Amino acid sequence: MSDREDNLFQTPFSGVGGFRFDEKVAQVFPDMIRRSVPGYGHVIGSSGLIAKRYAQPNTVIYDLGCSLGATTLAIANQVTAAGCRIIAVDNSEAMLAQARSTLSDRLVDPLPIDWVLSDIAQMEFEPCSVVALNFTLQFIQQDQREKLLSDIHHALCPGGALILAEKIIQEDAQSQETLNELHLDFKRANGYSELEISGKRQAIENVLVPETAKAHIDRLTRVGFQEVTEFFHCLNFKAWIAIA
Ligand code: GEK
Repeated sequence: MSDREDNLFQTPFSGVGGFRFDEKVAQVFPDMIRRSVPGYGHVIGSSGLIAKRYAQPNTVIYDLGCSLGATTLAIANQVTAAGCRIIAVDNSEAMLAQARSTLSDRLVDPLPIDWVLSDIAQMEFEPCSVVALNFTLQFIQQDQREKLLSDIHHALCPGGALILAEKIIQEDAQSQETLNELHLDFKRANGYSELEISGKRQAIENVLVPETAKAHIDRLTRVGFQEVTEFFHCLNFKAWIAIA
């Protein structure tokens, strides 16, 4: 996987076009996400362990918004249930091309992986036992999120698991301010300058739209998930397992 440093916002953001998951982003993505998302590695590692526990023999496992395939890799290296297949989906050609070309030699005992270029909000899902939706629902139009989660719930077999990781906002403005400042400190501590931080913020505004933890939990319950359990929280990032 690429180990190039993320320097995309070292020159002032032009304001044109907003943030896109293009080839430039794909080239620096591992560095970008590690320096921007506290606990990213922990969520990815846990996704492998959760998939190992919930994968049912001869079923599909989805990684939706797979980017360069970090979650796909963690799942492929953990799942032992017989006859499973991973379908890794992203709507960025640049991300998928790089994932395909770099991941094959990093798989220890590979499960078959289908790399699919698609908008996850428009997909028809096959019956499945595990779905990973790591840091991706936040990029889906808000009015399409409930249908997507309902479609996932319908596709999951009884006892199947959705892994959902998201950036969140706080209900209380003061708490939001506190966690936002700490997140900026996290980025500064990882070497991002004020120029880079503000350029990225401008580019991603209206592209990444976070919601409160309550909005996520209420929606998961509404579409039919039986159990929703938080397994990760650091600053303004959370992750849950939702059991169908
Ligand atoms: C990881 N899960 O490494 N359909 C399909 N893909 C989409 C869509 C869509 N409608 N919208 C955005 N994406 C990964 C990290 S990154 C998170 C996920 C981040 C894709 C987009 O192209 C990108 O690859 C991914 O979702 C989000 O655990 O950049 O903060």
